[in-house]
Amino acid sequence: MSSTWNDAPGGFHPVSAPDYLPRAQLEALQLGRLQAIVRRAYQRVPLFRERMEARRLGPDSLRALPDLGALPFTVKADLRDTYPFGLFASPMEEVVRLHASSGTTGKPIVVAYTEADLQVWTSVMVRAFAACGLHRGDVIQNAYGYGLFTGGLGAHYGAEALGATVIPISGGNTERQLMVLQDFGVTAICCTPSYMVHLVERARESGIGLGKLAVGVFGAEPWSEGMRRHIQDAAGIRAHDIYGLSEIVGPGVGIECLHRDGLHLFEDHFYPEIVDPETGAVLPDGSEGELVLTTLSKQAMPMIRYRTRDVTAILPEPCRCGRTLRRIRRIGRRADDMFIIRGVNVFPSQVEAALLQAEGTLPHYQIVLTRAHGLDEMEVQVEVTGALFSDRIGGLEALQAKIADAVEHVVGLRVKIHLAAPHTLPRSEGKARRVVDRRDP
Ligand code: DLL
Repeated sequence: MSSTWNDAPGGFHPVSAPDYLPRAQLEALQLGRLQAIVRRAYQRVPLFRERMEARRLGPDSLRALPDLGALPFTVKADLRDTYPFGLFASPMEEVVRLHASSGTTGKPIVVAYTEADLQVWTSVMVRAFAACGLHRGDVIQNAYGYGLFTGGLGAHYGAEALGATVIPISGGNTERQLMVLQDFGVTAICCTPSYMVHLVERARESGIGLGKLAVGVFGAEPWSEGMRRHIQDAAGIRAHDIYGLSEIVGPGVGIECLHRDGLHLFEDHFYPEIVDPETGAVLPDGSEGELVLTTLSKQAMPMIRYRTRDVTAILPEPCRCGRTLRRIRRIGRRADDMFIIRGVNVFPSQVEAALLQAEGTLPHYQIVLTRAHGLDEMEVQVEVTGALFSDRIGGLEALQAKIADAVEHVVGLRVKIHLAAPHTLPRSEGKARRVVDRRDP
C-alpha cells in the first residue's frame, strides 16, 4: 500500500479504485450482485421466500436494477420476530462473528458475518478512512465502543488494514482518552460527535492540548452543521461524517470525502433507494425520503430493501472529488424520531439547529417531554457557558428569550427553556440521548 494519498481522480489509493468506477460498469456490477443475493435470500431465508411467493416472484425475477422496487421490504420488526438467527442465510459453521444492537425495548437484534462479509466490511472501512485523507502513518484513536456495538471493531479492522496505527481505547474514561491523545501522537479520532464535544470541553478545562489531532471521523448519531462547526473550531480539526447501521454492516455504509458535501455510499456493496416513508413508493433522486438499503454481497445475512427509517436524499450530481459513488445528504433525522406536542410535529434536529445559533450556549442539551392535566409540555434544557452563567441575571433572561424565539421560529411552538449550569446535563460515551419522554404511555 502506498504511503501517500492523493484524493484527485487518477491519483487514488489502490484500495479506493472501486470508488472511481465508470457508472455503467458500477451498475453492471450491482445488477450481477443483486441477482445473486436475491437468489441466495430466496433459497435460504424462509421469510423472504414466503414474501416473494406471495407476490408471485421467483429467484430470477430481477432483470434490471429498477425491478428491485417490486420486491418486499424488510423492517426492523422482522429481525425481532425471527430473533436471534431466523434471517441467517449461512450455516452457523460459516458464521465467524455476531454483533447485536440494542433497541429501546426488549431483545436486541442480532447480525451475522461470514469471513467474506468481514473482508467486505474491512474494505469499505479502509475506503472510508482513505476518503477522509487518512493513510499509513496516521495514529487513530478508536473511541467507539468495542463489543456488541459495531462501531469499535468495524473501525478497528478498517484502520488496521489501512496500515494506520490503531489505539483500541473504546469509549469512556475521558481522562485516559486525553492522556493517550497527547502522549501517543494521535492524528485522528473516531467517536460519536456528542462524545467529542465532551472530550474537547474536558481538554480545555484541564488545560490539555490536543497534540497532533487533525481529523475526526464521527457518526452513529445525527449531528448538525452547527455541531460540526463547534467541533472543528473548538478542536482545530477537520470533522467527517460516517454513516452505517448494524443491519447492513455497521459503520462504513457511507462517508464524507474531503469536500464534506454529502456522504458517498459504497454502492458496489450497498444499493440505495429513497422511498416515501408513508406509502413506500420509490422516489426519484434528489427527493427527500426514507433510505432503503439492499446489501449486494452480504452472505450471512442478506438484507433486501431494508427500511432504515433514516431520512435523506440521494444527491445525483457528481462530486468534485471524482468518486463516481453517489452521495446522500447528511442524515438529520429518522422517520420515527418525531414527537408531537400540542399538535405540532417536532424533530430533535430542529431544536439542535436553533440552539446552536444562540451565542453563549454549549452543545449539551436535552429535550424533556412531560404531561400535566392532559396537556403535553416540552422543555429544552441547555447548558450555557460558565462566563454567562455567572453573569448577572439579565443576561440569562435575555438568552432564554432569544432561544425561545429561535426554537419557536423553526418549530412553530413556544416552549420552556431551562438554562443549565455547565456540567449539569448528562454526558454520553456513545450515542447521546436527546429526548427524555416522561409522558405516560
Ligand atoms: O451506529 C453504526 C455506526 C458506528 C455508524 C459508528 C457510524 C459510526 P447502529 O447502532 O445499528 O449502528 O445504529 C444505526 O444510527 O440507522 C442512524 O439512525 C444512526 N446513525 C448512524 N450513523 C449516523 C450518522 C451504528 N452519521 C443508526 N448520522 C442509523 C446520523 C446516524 N445518524
